[in-house]
Amino acid sequence: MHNVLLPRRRFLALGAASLGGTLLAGCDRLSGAPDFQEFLASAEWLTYRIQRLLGGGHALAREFTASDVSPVFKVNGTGMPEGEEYAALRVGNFADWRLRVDGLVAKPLDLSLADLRNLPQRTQITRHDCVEGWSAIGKWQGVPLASVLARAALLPAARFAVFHCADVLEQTLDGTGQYYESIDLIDAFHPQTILAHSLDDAPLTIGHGAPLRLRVERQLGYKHAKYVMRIEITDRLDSFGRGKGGYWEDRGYEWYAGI
Ligand SMILES: Nc1nc2c(c(=O)[nH]1)N[C@H]1C(S)=C(S)[C@@H](COP(=O)(O)O)O[C@H]1N2
Ligand SMILES: [Mo]
Repeated sequence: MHNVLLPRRRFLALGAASLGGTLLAGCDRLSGAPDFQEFLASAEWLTYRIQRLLGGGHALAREFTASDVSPVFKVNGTGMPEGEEYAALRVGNFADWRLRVDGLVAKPLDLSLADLRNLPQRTQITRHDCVEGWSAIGKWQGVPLASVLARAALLPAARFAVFHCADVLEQTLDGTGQYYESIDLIDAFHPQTILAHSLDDAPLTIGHGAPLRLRVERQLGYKHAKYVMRIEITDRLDSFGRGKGGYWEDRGYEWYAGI
């Protein structure tokens, strides 16, 4: 049965249980874009649709209490970015660091840490889940990404926020070993999506991503970009890295890493 050209609205109205393989396979033909086909054929697409369309779009990740905070929060991936630029910023205690916000925005921004601390703040105690099989609960403080993006004034074509990081996790000749990540605007404007400058009431350590890292609480650990230097608003992801929307995505992980 390849009954695939269901009207889109009817298709979306189907419950998760009815989304069988036949439908998915057929649905591929709705788009000629190879990435889109791959995405639709994946289990990732199911998670994305379930969270986005079956009511979870605004759901909050669970928050915990102070007594739940893990005594030790593991450092994973890069623990210290290499390179003179980051070293100079670190030595100056990040006084000269600026977060650049540009791309499809009407007002590009350059924000210092003081600027970010003067914006509205949010504190949240959440559980970080890494695909490698460990979790930790931490208290994060920072600026809702929504307030930063509101100040930058997104242009109508905006679809994704791309986070450019200071660290190179893999040395490659073409530069695609630079860490980066991306999220859609639903997650970008979600109330628990923050640019965190503090963990457990102290400024971020270098290991945890100083001076600023993303928290995107409904997704897995690798989406939480550390050492964020620049946020670029874009309408497409295929022009970054190897085109899959993130460092680990370029190496086979899912782009929508819903928990
Ligand atoms: N820039 C950058 N961000 C990164 C990583 C990294 O190596 N570089 N590792 C990711 C992974 S896999 C995880 S689990 C978390 C780890 O964050 P932590 O070191 O604060 O525990 O950061 C994510 N963000
Ligand atoms: Mo991770």
